[in-house]
Amino acid sequence: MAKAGVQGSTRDREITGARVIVTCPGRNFVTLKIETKGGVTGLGDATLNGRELAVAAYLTEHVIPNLIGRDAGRIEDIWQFLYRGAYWRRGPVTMSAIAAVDVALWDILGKMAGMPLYQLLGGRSRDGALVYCHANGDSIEQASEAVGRYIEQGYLAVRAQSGVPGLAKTYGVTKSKLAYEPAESELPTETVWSTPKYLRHTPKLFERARADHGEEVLLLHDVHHRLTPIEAARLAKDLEPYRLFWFEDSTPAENQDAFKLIRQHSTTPLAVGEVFNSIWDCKGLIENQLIDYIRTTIVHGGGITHVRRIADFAALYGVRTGFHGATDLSPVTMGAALHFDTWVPNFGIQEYMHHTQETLDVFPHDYAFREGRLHVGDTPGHGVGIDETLAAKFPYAPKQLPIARLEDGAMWDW
Ligand code: CS2
Ligand code: MG
Repeated sequence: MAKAGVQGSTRDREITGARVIVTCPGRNFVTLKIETKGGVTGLGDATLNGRELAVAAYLTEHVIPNLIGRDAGRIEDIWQFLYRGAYWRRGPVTMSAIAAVDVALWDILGKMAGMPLYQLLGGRSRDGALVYCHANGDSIEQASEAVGRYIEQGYLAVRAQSGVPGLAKTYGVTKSKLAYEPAESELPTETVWSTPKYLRHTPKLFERARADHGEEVLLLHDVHHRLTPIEAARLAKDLEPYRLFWFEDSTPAENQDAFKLIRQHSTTPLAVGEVFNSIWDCKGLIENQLIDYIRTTIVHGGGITHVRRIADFAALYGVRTGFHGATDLSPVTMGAALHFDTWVPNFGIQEYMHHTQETLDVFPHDYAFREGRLHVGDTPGHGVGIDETLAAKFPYAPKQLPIARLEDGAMWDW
């Protein structure tokens, strides 16, 4: 006799198997597939750029043996078991592994209930999720031209990054026609960073972008953890005339109080959190109104179950979501994040770098871009699948993220 609640009998919901699929269609992805006795399966993303096999091993060795026989409908209890039961709490590897299980279970729940994930969360708050894409160029002129191309494609929000004169390589600038993929070699490539050169140059990028494209387009910029708090305050103030939608990762955020200094000097909106993995990383930033957007997303923030707590806490303080959505997060995360974006009342914006076609072929999905927004479909669950036969054709390729050193050779933040 099926118990009231989740459709499908308790027997059908019993987890009978789970496995990790590592594939590299242009870049590495780690996917968890959970199987149930009733035949319904669910997918979760476990990709952690440059540390993929750490999460794959955590899942295979320490998580999957604990899942077999459990009720896939007990999503919260399994989350609590994996979090509290780990003893060694938090951290990107643990929380990415927990996230993969959590998203796969929400996917199964949706399929069993015959509902898209946004409906399980509480229904639509919006038709489509405003997205921003990545424009970049070696020079300010090239970067501004790239902004223009995206505006012509219907984007309402564009992140702009440009090369910095005197620096051979700059974060976010790609020479290829594909999206910027920083994890390019088996061991980290070394890049050289100069804050003075960057601080002198960046206001000119946005002066040019506003001159070329006007005031309406939403412009974003990612500092990528490179500045000290007072340097971040200075650049945020210098950028005020160009009215950015957000100024991201302006200073390393382990020291949440550092953002008080930035806030004292500027009204440029601040975004942070793609490297966070729990509410404790951002609690102070949110409750002290030190940021405007929280970027911690589904795959690295412990899944839907935990990120929902972060979003609800942020809502109390007028802080909005701005999920990380780089190409090193798989379409499974994009799908789950978009359902979350469709529901969450304090939505801000969704990052949308473009996966390669071979990636999209491995991960069939039902979300689609229209008029500056991404729209999820009504497929039960998160709407993203995996073609395992195709995935098997792309073996894992060890890759790590770059590092940065200052011009005097000292290690810095990449
Ligand atoms: C970046 C990311 O998209 C962003 O905001 O910070 O591209 C980041 O560099 C990568 O996700 C690192 O793997
Ligand atoms: Mg970023």
